[in-house]
Amino acid sequence: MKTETNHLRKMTTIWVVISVAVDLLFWFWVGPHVPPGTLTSTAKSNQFDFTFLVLVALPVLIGVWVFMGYAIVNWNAKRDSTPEPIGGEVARSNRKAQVAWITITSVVVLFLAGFGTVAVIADHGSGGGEGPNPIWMPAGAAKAETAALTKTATWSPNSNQVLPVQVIAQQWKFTYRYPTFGGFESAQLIIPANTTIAFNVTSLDVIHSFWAYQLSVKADANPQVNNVAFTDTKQPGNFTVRCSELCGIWHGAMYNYGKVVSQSDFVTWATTTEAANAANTANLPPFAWTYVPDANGSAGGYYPDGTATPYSAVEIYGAKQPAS
Ligand SMILES: [Cu+2]
Repeated sequence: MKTETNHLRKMTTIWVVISVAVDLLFWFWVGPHVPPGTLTSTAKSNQFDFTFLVLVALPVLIGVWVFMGYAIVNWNAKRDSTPEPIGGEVARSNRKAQVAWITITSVVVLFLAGFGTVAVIADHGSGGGEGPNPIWMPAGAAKAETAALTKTATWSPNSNQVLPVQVIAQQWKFTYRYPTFGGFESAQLIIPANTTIAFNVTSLDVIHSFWAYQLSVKADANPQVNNVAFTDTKQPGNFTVRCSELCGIWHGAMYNYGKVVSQSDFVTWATTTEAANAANTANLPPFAWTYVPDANGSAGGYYPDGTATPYSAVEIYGAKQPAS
């Protein structure tokens, strides 16, 4: 019994020393470089979550390795040694080991489940799509979105306003609409730094997924659905947008690049683009949270009755021909 305790003490000491050293190394040396970086609040908290999970996992891994190494060194069967290693009755079960095993693994798993749940809820939904009626909204978001629908809403820098940006997916590209800047549509995703962004994600045709990697935003893009995802941008920087849902033959080519720029640069870009695109914007369907994909340019959005489908060959949405 005495030696059993000593072995356990020795193994524990080795395990603690190595675990603390490796965890500290990982935290300070690798942690700051863990993707997806620190471009937004959601990216930052994702980076923390990944790092934290590794910090929990490393001691488990090291525990297994230390036990294995210790056993190989101390309890190996030497050639020609007597007596043979003990089996039978003594090796059959060990109540202490069983209780410790079940307790420790249960605590670790339950803790991780709690941690994961909090991480998903925190930071207004962690950059995930929350559907048309998001639960975890930043302050002022609901107001900004409702106002945006009236098309009279504006967004100004240093106002702490939420900036709504609509993401429209279609085979095989993303376009972006800015309802607070006259509803112009752009192939470029430019957003201001230090701002809460409300991405309103939808699709014209099949299911896609809007995945802005360095923003740590990922939201399904489904036809007839306005899927809302939030993030708070931090410093300026570049990011990549990819479609993350197999959506047809050119799915792999469905990506582009976006930019977080200073608030004043953003306003300059948005007002310039709004003016330059004015003639095109006039021919677009009015801003709405969803659209029907008809070639004639429909009145847009909100399906008038439950029987309408986006694939109907017949014009039933009150579409009008664009001015020729
Ligand atoms: Cu796609």
